[in-house]
Amino acid sequence: MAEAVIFLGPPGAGKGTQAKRLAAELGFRQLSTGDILRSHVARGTELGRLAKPLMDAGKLVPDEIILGLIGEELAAMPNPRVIFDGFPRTLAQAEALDKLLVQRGIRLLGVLLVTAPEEELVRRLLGRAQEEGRSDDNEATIRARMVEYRQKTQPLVDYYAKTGSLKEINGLGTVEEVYRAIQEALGVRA
Ligand code: B4P
Repeated sequence: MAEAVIFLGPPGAGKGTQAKRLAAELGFRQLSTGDILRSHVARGTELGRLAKPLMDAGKLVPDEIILGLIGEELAAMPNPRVIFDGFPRTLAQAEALDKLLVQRGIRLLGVLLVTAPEEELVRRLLGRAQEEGRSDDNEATIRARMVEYRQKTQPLVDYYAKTGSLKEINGLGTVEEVYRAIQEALGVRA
C-alpha cells in the first residue's frame, strides 16, 4: 500500500537524522529535498547553480523547483512508500502535496513536528559545521533559516493540526529518545 510520513520542524531539530532511521526501519524511501538540492549543487547542474546562492543565504528555493523535483521522484515510484524530509516547507508546497497524495492514492500516516529551543538548534548546526562543513551551517545563515522557518513553514503547523494528522515530538532528548517518541506517535513499535 502506498504510504507517506512527513517530517516538519525547524533547521537542526533532527528531521534528517530521524527520517533516515525511520525510513530504514519501515523500508520506506527517505526523500530529503535538502539532500536532492545539495546533490545538484555538488554536480554543478543548472538547478544547483540556481539553488546554491539561496541556500547559502538561508532562503527557501522557489516552490516550482521543489515541486518539480518531488513530482519527478514520485513519478518514478510505482507504489510510493515515502518519508518526506524537509518537504513541504510552504503552504503552496503543502497544498500541492495534498493533491499528489490523492492522485496517487497515498495514505498519510502522520506529520511529525519535531521541535527544540532555538539556542539548541543553533548549537547543533554549528556542531555539524565542524564535522561536515555544510556551507549553510554558519551563524548568519542559520539565523536566516530560522526566520524563513518562522515566516513560511510554521503556518504548516496549523494547516496539519486542522487535518488531525499532526504529531508533536519533543526533539530535545537524545537521538534514541526522540526516535522512540516517533515510533510511539506512529504506533510502529512500542
Ligand atoms: P535541509 O537539508 O532540510 O536542512 P535542515 O533544515 O538543517 O535539517 P536537517 O535535516 O539537515 O538537520 P537535522 O535537523 O537532522 O535544508 C537545507 C536548505 O535546503 C534549506 O535552508 C533550503 O534553502 C533548501 N530546501 C530544502 N527543502 C526545501 C523545500 N522543501 N523548499 C524550499 N527550500 C528547501 O540535524 C541537524 C544537526 O543536529 C545534525 O548535526 C545532527 O547530527 C544533530 N542532531 C539531530 N538530532 C539530535 C539530537 N537528538 N541531539 C543532538 N544532536 C542532534
